[in-house]
Amino acid sequence: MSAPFAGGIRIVHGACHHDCPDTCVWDVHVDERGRAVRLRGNADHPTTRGELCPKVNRFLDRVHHPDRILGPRRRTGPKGSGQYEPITWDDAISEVADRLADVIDRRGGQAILQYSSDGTQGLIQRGVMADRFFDAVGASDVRRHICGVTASMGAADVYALPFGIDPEDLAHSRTIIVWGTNTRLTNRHLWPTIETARRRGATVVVIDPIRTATADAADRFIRIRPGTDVALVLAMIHVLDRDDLIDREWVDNRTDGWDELRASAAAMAPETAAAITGVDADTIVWLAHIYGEQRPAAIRTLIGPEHREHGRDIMRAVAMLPAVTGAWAEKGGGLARSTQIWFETALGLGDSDRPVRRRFNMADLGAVLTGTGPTGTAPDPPIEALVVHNSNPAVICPDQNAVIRGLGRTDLFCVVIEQFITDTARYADIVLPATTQIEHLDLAIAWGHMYLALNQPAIEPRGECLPNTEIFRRLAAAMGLDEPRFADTDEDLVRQLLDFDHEWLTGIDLESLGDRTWQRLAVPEGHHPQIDPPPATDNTSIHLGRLVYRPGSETPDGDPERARRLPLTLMSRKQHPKFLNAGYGGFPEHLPPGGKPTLSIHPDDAGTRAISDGDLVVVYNDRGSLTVTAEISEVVQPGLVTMPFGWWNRHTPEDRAVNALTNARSPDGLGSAAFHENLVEVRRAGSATGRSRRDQDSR
Ligand SMILES: Nc1nc2c(c(=O)[nH]1)N[C@H]1C(S)=C(S)[C@@H](COP(=O)(O)OP(=O)(O)OC[C@H]3O[C@@H](n4cnc5c(=O)[nH]c(N)nc54)[C@H](O)[C@@H]3O)O[C@H]1N2
Ligand SMILES: Nc1nc2c(c(=O)[nH]1)N[C@H]1C(S)=C(S)[C@@H](COP(=O)(O)OP(=O)(O)OC[C@H]3O[C@@H](n4cnc5c(=O)[nH]c(N)nc54)[C@H](O)[C@@H]3O)O[C@H]1N2
Ligand code: SF4
Ligand SMILES: [Mo]
Repeated sequence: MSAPFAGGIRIVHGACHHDCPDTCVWDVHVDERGRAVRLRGNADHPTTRGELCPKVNRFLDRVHHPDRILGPRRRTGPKGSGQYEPITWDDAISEVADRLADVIDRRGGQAILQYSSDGTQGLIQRGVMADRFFDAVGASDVRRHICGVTASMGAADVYALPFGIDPEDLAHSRTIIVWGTNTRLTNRHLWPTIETARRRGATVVVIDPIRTATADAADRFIRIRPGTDVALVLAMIHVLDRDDLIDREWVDNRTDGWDELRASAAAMAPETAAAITGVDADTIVWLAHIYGEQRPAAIRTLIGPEHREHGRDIMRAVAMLPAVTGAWAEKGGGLARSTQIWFETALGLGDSDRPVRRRFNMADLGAVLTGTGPTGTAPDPPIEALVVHNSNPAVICPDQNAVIRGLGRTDLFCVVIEQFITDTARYADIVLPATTQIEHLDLAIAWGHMYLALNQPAIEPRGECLPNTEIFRRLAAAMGLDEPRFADTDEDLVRQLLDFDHEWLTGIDLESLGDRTWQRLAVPEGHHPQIDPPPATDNTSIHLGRLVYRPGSETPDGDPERARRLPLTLMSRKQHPKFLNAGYGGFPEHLPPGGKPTLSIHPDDAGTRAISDGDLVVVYNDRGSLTVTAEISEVVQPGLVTMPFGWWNRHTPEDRAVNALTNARSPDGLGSAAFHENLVEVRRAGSATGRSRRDQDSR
């Protein structure tokens, strides 16, 4: 909706597209000549409260960035060189259409792979038209499970449909356990709600292997050994049971499997858990008591612990806690997790009559492209054409060396739809220029709150850029796909999405969103997740059951043999306030001070390796090696090193980033990646050891 404003300035409302729980609503100030001159957080939106974030405050600089690609490009140098010449849209579209048609003729549609993610989480530009196109050509697809699905499945093991409480209800909590999420960095617009609870007397506890910014701001930080949370939950239940803090009536009436869970917990005394988790027994007893007694008690979690081989177990375990204490019964009690399922339900996003296509795990891209396949066999037919949109797999995928070997295949035809020449676009044969969020229409859902928003285009597309939707319309036309659904406009697509019969959409349509920009899902008063309605399990009972701690296979507990050779655990998390995944890691103005990625290492581990703060070090394992600067820090615990995720490859001499070291192992086969379970060794650069050389040769 745009309203005239003093001095000929119009304000156009939109919503941030980033893969971030906050889905902020913004005001773009547009001058008389149609130029965006100012961007501000919307003051009326309940969670944006007038503020965006350090990543997006300067979003207009990204829109007008000199490196933005403003027209189609054809590669002129070798793959990876990033050398391109401008071409016309007509040439670009016909070249792509011809090449894809050739692949279809020779190998069938399955030899084309659509690779996309949440580069924009707007429902329209995320992939409605792209999906229509790839469905029609019968291309292979990816399981978009790299983020959130494992966590969701863990909670679904307990509740079937993993609805949590409205995060805004945390204002009513008296105990808040922030479990493996770094709220102040990754979900910053929730922090004021947590502070409100605190002003009213709440105790905030953070459970994390790393002393994060959120841990620093909490009342108590519990530093856990990575990946051992199941043991902590079991010991908490052990104490709750021993000290009569289980809500027996709740457990008897609303759950099944308590006897099995109780037996599992009986075997995990706090002292036993202390040896596994590194959390001392007194702290475990304190945690169980405050959680059981100081109520309402809420657990806040997003996805942090899911990026592990048994991440699903962790999320299942954490999701059981509110069921054994009956925490759900009080406002401000229960599990506060992703709200995406509310939107998926309201909009019927799971209901689909789309064709079933061959699918690969996103995280397996390296293996799929290099022909080794996720199970060690080459896919049949092999992938001969790759079309990437809304993603930067050369940076975000695990086992980066395999991904880049795949992208470098000279027999692979690769198209990347992007705003910039990212590390992935460097490998494209054709790059097609995409619009940014202020140049196109979209419908924005959220996973951190309950407000739907309409993103209105504020300016004309820059240069020759086109929305993803229009690019796929043109490709469809060039390939002779002329069904009416390829003619739907973006506005048609928004209307189609909103035209779903669900009570939570009552009073929400394109017109009302146009007037108000954002609207809360119309969830009726009295709707209480996991109580009324009851869980969607087969017998409407919450499923507890047997629970066991299993170490991941690339951990010191899981593979002591490997850990003798590679004794340090590497985690690679989101760390920088001006990064959003890999979206800004190539922009000097977004880099943290120092301008280079660092390895955080505990003083004890640095000491035994004669590493001083600021030294260049080589971090390596059997998948790769990287030269970075060491930062000696007690933010990490002994045995754990961390490197930030999101840097583009150019920042190391190896032209690689942290994912060169990470593990493509998929958590319980779900298709995400065990990004935080990697065994590595570190040595000072220049201090050659025969051992490291052998490791690298063995790749
Ligand atoms: N500034 C910024 N914000 C972002 C992003 C960004 O890149 N930058 N990315 C966005 C995206 S895509 C996502 S998915 C969200 C993710 O947001 P979060 O769910 O907060 O996820 P992470 O930051 O990956 O991890 C959160 C915490 O989990 C901890 N953790 C890891 N393993 C374990 C474990 O085994 N046990 C416990 N208890 N904790 C563990 C990590 O140390 C980390 O501090 O953030 C979004 N917001
Ligand atoms: N080591 C390690 N790896 C990780 C993680 C980690 O914590 N550690 N986190 C994982 C997680 S949680 C996630 S979600 C993934 C994120 O993986 P991705 O979704 O691939 O990452 P992004 O950087 O958010 O977005 C990719 C690209 O989308 C482009 N884009 C934005 N809007 C549009 C548009 O409208 N059209 C087109 N065509 N392109 C657009 C941006 O320019 C950007 O380059 O990374 C995962 N990888
Ligand atoms: S990235 Fe997240 S916090 Fe920043 S403006 Fe977008 S939605 Fe808000
Ligand atoms: Mo994510």
